[in-house]
Amino acid sequence: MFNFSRILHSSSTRLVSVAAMALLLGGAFAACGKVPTAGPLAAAVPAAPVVKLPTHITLTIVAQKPDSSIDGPAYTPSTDLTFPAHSLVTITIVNDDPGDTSLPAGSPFNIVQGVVGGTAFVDGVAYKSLSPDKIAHTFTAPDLGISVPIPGDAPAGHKDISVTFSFKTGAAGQYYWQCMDPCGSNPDGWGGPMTTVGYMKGSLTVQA
Ligand SMILES: [Cu+2]
Repeated sequence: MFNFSRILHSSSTRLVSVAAMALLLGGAFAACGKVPTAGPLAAAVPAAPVVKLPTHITLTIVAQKPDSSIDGPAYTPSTDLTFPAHSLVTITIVNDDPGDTSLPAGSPFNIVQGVVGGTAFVDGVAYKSLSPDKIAHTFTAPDLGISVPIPGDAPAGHKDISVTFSFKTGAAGQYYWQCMDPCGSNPDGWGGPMTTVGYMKGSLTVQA
């Protein structure tokens, strides 16, 4: 059976202790003449964290997006990119879908355009253009004047097809980007992933 008197006793003891503590604290504040105000306490509350947009992202091109009904390659993990305005942004693209798809005749997308120094780097080796038949994909944002061809082979003596380039974002705006190398389905290569957001194309948001 419960011992109610013990519970009552312990509760009342606790109440007395709390009251004594309050008196002691009150005395302490009174003794040093300090009365807690809202000011210092409010200042101690941390401000809501400012969400900082990334200025360096890594995208990986896979030959086949997992759990996908669409056959063909995709940029992962996401094709929706957001960068801060008026910032230097770096993108690293790891091409895990090696092999070349020739650009259509006369295509300008074998040339590195709109990035810092007009230069991209594959596994650390600088390049300003690629042979039109030595391209696997491109990263092209037409409205921003940015286009970088992604090689289908690592440079001689190098292991990875890891491409890096940087560009300066301007004012806030909503843009898109896409691959301009016909790596998709249909006889001409422009179908499937090439026309589907989440695969070879996506959004590029520049945020103030
Ligand atoms: Cu592509």
